This record gives sequence, structure tokens and C-alpha cells, in this order.
Amino acid sequence: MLRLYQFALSGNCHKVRLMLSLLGVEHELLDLVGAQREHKAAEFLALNPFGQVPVLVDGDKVIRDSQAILVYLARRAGETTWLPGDAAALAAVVAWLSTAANEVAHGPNLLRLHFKFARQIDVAAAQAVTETLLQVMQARLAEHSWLASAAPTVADIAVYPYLALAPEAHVDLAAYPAVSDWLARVRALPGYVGMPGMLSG
Ligand SMILES: N[C@@H](CCC(=O)N[C@@H](CS)C(=O)NCC(=O)O)C(=O)O
Repeated sequence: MLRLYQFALSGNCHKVRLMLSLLGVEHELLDLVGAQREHKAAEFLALNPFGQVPVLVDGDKVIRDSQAILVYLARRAGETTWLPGDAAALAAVVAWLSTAANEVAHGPNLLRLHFKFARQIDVAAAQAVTETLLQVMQARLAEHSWLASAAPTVADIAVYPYLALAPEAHVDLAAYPAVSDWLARVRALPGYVGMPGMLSG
């Protein structure tokens, strides 16, 4: 049985729950209590020395980082739609995984941490990163249904949560209709699961 160490309100953890559900993989959730700093306890640091969730444990394998977990789950499922094998197609997916870890993390994710959880950040800088991200996504999605390929890939799942949580980040998607349409396409995938605070249509 796979075990996911997580925070219930984390978008990075949501993307793993979403991928597990889309693939129909049975798993158990282990909720850490952030306020009690359970993610900084020695037992958890042995799984992820960065002291961050999500972490996936699959038998003797321990996978940290949400993007790495999505890649692991797709390969483990043994199919090539979610994670293509072709060099150029795989590079396109990895480019968006990097976008999830950079622009998404430093844009809408930081804004949500600020407006929902009172984290002190440079709001103007995070808004600028978000605007550039949304412009790039709008341009791509105005011409294509999915971020990296003709079909949904782990790239879409990696980028999805913090865009779907835009209201909690005080990010207005009205000027980016192709992004809103893409969010709706992800919501329509068989096995989709959301989380509180996400746009629902
Ligand atoms: N690159 C990591 C980032 C993980 C991350 O920032 N996790 C947050 C929750 S969303 C966390 O554990 N924060 C606690 C901390 O950094 O101390 C990933 O994508 O998994």
C-alpha cells in the first residue's frame, strides 16, 4: 500500500492525490500537523531532509518532491500518455514541471501563502511572476488543449492546483479565458478530485 505524507491544505500534496486518483492507485494518507512542526521531526526528516511534504513511500522506496512523485507514479503505472517516452515530448513535459517548481511556486503559490496563511512576502514581485506565467499559459492554451502534449500529462497535473486555487491567492483569471477553459478540462478528467478553495466551474 502506498503511503502519502501530506498537509491537507497543500496544493503540492493535492496534485499527488489527484494523480493517484486519476491512475486509480490505492493509497493511504498520513496527515502531518504543520502547526506542531511534525514535518521537522527527526522521523520525517529521515524521509525528506528538507522537511517538506509531499513524500510518497512505496515499500522500500521513498520519493520526495511533488513533481518527482508525479513522474514516479506515471512510470510505475507503465504507460506513456501521462509521461511520454519520446525525447522532445518528454522535454516539453519537464519544462512545465520546472515551471511548476519555479514560476508557479514563486507566483500564485506565494500569493496564496500570503493571503490565506499570512506569510510575509514581496507581493508585487509574486504578482509580476504570476502575470508573466498567466500570459505564457494563455498563449499556449489558446492554441492547444493541454500544456505539453496533445493529451494531458503530468505537466498539467503539476501546474493545476495553484491555478485552481487562484481565488485564495487573490488572482483574477478573467483576462485569461484559455487558462480557465484548461482548468475545466482538468476537472472533467475521469477520477478528478478537488480540494477546498479550488475553482469548481
Ligand atoms: N518542491 C517541493 C516543495 C514542497 C513544499 O514547499 N512543501 C510545503 C507544503 S506545500 C512544505 O512542506 N512546507 C513546509 C516547509 O517548507 O517547512 C515539492 O514540489 O514537493
